[in-house]
Amino acid sequence: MKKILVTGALGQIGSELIPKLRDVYGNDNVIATDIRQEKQFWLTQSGPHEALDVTNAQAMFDIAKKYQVDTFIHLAALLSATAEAKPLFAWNLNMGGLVNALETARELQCQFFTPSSIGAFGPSTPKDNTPQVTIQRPTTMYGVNKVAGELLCDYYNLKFGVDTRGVRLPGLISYVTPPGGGTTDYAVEIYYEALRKGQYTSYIAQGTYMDMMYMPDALDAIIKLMEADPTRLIHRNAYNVTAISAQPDDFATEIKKSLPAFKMDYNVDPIRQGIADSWPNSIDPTAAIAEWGFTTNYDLAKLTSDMLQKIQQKLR
Ligand code: AKB
Repeated sequence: MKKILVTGALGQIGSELIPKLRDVYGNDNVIATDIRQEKQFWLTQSGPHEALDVTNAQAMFDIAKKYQVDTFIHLAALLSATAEAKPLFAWNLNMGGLVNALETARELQCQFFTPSSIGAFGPSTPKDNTPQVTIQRPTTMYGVNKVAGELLCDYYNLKFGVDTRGVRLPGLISYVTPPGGGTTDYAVEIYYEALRKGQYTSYIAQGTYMDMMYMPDALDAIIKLMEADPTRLIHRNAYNVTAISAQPDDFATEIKKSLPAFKMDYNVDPIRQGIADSWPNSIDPTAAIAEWGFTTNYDLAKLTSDMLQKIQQKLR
């Protein structure tokens, strides 16, 4: 049985991954940490939880040691648009947090997971069916952090034998916790606005394709990769994973099947559009499928129908 420490517990992934991990491994075996101390969160936690600023290496080590964890899932990070607005802060938080987490994993001999992103690619990367191993010259601070992070994971695996594992996540779509500060956030907002107003103004231009995935598939992928046979894992930096390559109009077309009066227009945000333009249209998950059996259950039609149904229940 694993004993898992998770950072960024209140974020988009953490808020859904922690309950799922607790279902699988038991409430007491999953330690939730976050810098934010929202009362509601702490009251609703069904297992151990601690306040943690991931840039505080000693505090992180002390919590990991206190609970004798053997698995470290490091999620705390700024997303692409926020990182672009505050690049130095992003460097300090994203890289400082990651190196502290890797050091803790090294010292306590933990298995380690941290997500990379489609943001680890850049304008000179092949845009379609982007291979697992290819040119990675991102032009955003977030991308620089993700590439450096992938290299650090490789380094800690090669040099110190840390069991590092990671995935290059696409835009994640979920009705539970809003993403906040990402370039792909429109793919979540569109569902809320469709139900609230029957209308959505997209900040991403028509024809801009990016990879996307429904949260349940992302959670399954993380757990599957963490459970995978280590001898089969060739790539210790991060694996390409994706479910859908879509542009704003594809979401609108799918939503209209349930809400025929839905309308979408565009007011493009040059910053987020610039980031999106530098990312691939679609990435190739072949290595993840071959090395640890990555699969998905949700295509655009299935996730749209689930999102609309779940958000409708929430808005009631
Ligand atoms: C973002 O848009 O910043 C994230 C990502 C693709 O890494 N959702």
